[in-house]
Amino acid sequence: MRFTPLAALVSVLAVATCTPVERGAVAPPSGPAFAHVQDLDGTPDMIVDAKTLATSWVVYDQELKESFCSIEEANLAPGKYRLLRFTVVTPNIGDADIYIGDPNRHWDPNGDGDGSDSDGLFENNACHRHYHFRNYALYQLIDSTGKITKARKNGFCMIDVKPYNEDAPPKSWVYRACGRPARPELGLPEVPGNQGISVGYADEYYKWLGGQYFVLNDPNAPLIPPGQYTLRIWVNPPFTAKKNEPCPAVDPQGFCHMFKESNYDNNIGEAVINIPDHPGKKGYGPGGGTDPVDEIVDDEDRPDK
Ligand SMILES: [Ca+2]
Ligand SMILES: [Ca+2]
Repeated sequence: MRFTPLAALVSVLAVATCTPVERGAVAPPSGPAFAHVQDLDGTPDMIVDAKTLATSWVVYDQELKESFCSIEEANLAPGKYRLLRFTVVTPNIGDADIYIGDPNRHWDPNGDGDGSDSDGLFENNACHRHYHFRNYALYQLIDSTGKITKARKNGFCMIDVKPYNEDAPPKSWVYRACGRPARPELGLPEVPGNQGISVGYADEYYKWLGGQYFVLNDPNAPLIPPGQYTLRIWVNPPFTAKKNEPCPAVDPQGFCHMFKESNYDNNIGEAVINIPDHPGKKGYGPGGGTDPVDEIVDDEDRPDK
């Protein structure tokens, strides 16, 4: 099935994803951040791991607490909501790394603490005080008639979370530092980042991260009734640049993408899901069976379980 990028984009709610609880200082990554060999010879190619999507989704009634940045971003009052949560894995199956580098220098190239010279690749998130790569992925929930009932764009820290090369022994990761803006009010300097996704590695957004959900009973939006739906994830999705918005790469159809790929036609992963009448305490769906977990910060310590 083919979907027109324009139709998909029209319905997008531009909700920046964020992550949850501010933990103050970022713990250092578990190894050196610049340890391994970069491969920039060729072109990256991102896909969405549909198998992970199909086995991770879960519907919960979950308390969204005041401390969660994602409720501020979604304009929700704290309280209990029915959520569809899911894990997104985006492997690079191309023949070169996606190389982003230090978000501090994308957001503030001349290092004067003012983002007016930003290249537009990142947002400096006000709630978490860290960077989000813009337009990294588009999440959509589609009903049985084909109507897009929910959509959001998510932005992330892009790093090598786990190997994806199933037929060869995994090589070393290369990119594992999200970076962080300075916090002058706390006397904290900026933390340099090194973002990218190397060949044979995947970035992963586990379902407990902030923003890894749709609210099915959002009081500010139409109720999503029980039934069968398609969950569609689109990595590096096409978009039409607005005024002053960057367009780093253009596909053969003329749509913008945030980074160049050798193939833009394999960027969608889908799973069929069922929204139940009553999800139960431990959730309904293949990703259920446990109590819901409070949101987790999207940084280099993000969990993969
Ligand atoms: Ca691709
Ligand atoms: Ca500047």
